[in-house]
Amino acid sequence: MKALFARRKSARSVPASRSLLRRALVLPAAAVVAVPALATEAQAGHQRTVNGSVAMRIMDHETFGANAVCNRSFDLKPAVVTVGGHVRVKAWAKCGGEIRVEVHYKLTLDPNGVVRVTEGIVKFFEGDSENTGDLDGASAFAHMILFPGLSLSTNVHVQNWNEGQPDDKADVRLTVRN
Ligand SMILES: [Ca+2]
Ligand SMILES: [Ca+2]
Ligand SMILES: [Ca+2]
Repeated sequence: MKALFARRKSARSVPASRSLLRRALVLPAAAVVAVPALATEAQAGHQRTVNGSVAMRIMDHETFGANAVCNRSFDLKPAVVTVGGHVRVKAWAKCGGEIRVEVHYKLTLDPNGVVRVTEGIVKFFEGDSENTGDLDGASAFAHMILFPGLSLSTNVHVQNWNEGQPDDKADVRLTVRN
C-alpha cells in the first residue's frame, strides 16, 4: 500500500496532462480503461476492473469406448467492481454430452483498491445432458486477496463423488487479475 500512496502523491505534484500520462504508465492497462477521464484520484480508487481466465481439463467417463477428454481455455468478461458493491462471476464449460463444470466466485473492493475473491466454488454436474442439474461434486477454493496490479491463480480438482465414478472429473485453473 505504501507504493500506491506514494504514486498518487507524486501524480498530484505534476500538471494534469502529465499526471494522466503518468497514471497510464504506472497502472495496468485495465485500470486506465476503467477510470473515466474526469475522475478524481479519490473516485478512481473506488472502482477496479478485474480480469480473469479459466483453463479446464475435463474427463467424461464412457461405459463403452474411450473416455471423452476436453481441454477448455477462455478469458472471462472484465468485471467492474465498486466499493460497497459486489460482482458475482459465473463461468462454465461442457464436455462429452453429459458434463458441465461451473466456476463461481464473488468480487468485492476495499477502499484502498484491494480486490477480494470470496465464496469461490467449482461445481461438477453430470447427467443426461450437458445442461443437467445433477450436481455430483463440488470443491470450494480459498479466498484470494488481490492488491492493485496483482494476479493470482488457484487450482481446483472436482469429480463425480456422488456416484463414485472417479473417471468423471475436472481440473480447473482460475487466474484473476486486479
Ligand atoms: Ca459419461
Ligand atoms: Ca459422454
Ligand atoms: Ca450424475
